[in-house]
Order: sequence, then structure tokens, then C-alpha cells
Amino acid sequence: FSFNNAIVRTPARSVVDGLRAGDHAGPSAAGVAAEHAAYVVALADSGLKVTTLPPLEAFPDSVFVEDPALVFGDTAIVLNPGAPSRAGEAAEIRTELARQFAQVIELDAGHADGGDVMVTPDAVYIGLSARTDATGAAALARALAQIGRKARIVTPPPGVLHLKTGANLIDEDVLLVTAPMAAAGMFPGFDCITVGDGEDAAANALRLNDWLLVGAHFPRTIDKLAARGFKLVPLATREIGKIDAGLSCMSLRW
Ligand code: CIR
Repeated sequence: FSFNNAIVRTPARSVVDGLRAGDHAGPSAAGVAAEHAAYVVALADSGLKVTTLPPLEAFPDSVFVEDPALVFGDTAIVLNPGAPSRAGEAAEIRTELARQFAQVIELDAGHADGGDVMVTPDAVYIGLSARTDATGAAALARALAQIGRKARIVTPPPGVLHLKTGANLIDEDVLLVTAPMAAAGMFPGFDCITVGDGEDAAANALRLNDWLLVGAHFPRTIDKLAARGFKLVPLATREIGKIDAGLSCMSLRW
């Protein structure tokens, strides 16, 4: 959990049209902007040097920079987002990655979203989803092998947008998970903390150095995590939650 750098992208006004499962109203642009601004402050307060990229009006979901790429020490992997409206985000972020990373590897087949990728000390978990197909997962596993990382491809229960919508590593061997993810038994060997009842969206928490960023409106989950001794940074996520996003989605970290 030692991170020094992050890339974020200012939300476009078009974020009100961001993708969402269901037909509920989208977020307000001002609301997302406020949540994003507080998030960037939290990244900086956690010790990260933050590069902020300009908004992309043509891509409503482009604030979620975690999805078109993956980053490690000196290597970036440019992915191929599975939602047609997001495919062009990969080319947009590639230029910045080429500036900041010694090596940039391209996914050479299929589709994969960074939200489906969870890095643990032992392996990189890749979740199959409506965004990440088997071809993309296999291509990503090959790319990871090039940099000496072992991939483990898993199948989350249906109805989950991304693997990290429902499971996130919050300590060396501790995961914060939704009840369906816990029940699926996908993570043997991990200590799984289940989010509070009715708080599934809380699972997308983000561990940065000593801090754990967590959605502020999940009191039962916050109580559980505080009882376990985590140093919590509660952040507003109601607006981004309307377009199925959480805290990991809004940055690339290394
Ligand atoms: C989407 O459906 O692609 C966006 N509205 C939300 C992306 C969330 N990203 C993530 O979980 N990494």
C-alpha cells in the first residue's frame, strides 16, 4: 500500500450522462465536481503527488481513469474498456502514460476494464464481467506475465459491474467485500470483512498508505472498519454512486 503518485481527470459536465445500470436520474455535474475535488484533496493528504488531466466532454465516464489503464512501478498497461461509449478513453490516457512511465504495454485482444482488476501481494485478480471478456482477461494475463506478475481470473456473481465494485484489498491479506462476493468463495486465504447491511456500495473503498478512504454515508461499514483499527477518511460518494462508481474508480495509483 505504498503509493507515491496518482493520475486523476477532472469530471466533464457530460458526467450527468454517465453509464448506469437502471433508469434512475444521473448525478448533478456540480455534485460530482465537489466529490471529485474532495477526493483529490484526500489523495494529496495521503501523501500522493497528483497529476490532474483535463476534462473530456466527449466521454461522460472519463473521470473514472481507473478503467482504461493499469499502472505498476515503471509500467503502464493500456486497456480496452468494454463499454462502447468508453473505448476511446484508452487513446486519451495513453499520451499521459507514455510521459510518466518507462514502458507502456497495450492490451492486444479483447476487452478489459481496470475496475475488474484487483492487485494483491500474491496475484493480480481479474474479474470476468460485462466489460471484461475472457479474451481480454487472457490478454491481460499475458501482459502481466511480461512484467513478472501472476494473474488469477475469477468469475464474480452476476449483477456486479466490476470486480472491485464488490471486493477491495484494504490490508495485506484483508478484503472488504459485499455479502454475495463473500458467499462466492472467490478469495480463499483472505480475511474477508463484509460491508454493513444495505451498504454494498461501501465495498469500493480505497487503501492508500496508512489511510482507508471510504464512502461517508455507510455508517455500519464505518463502524466495522473502525473497530478493526483502520484509519478512515470518509468521503461523499452519493453523486458518483448514481453512475455506479466508488472511490477506486477515480484514480490510477502507483
Ligand atoms: C461505468 O459504468 O463505466 C461508469 N459509470 C462507472 C465506472 C466505475 N468504475 C470502476 O468501478 N472502476
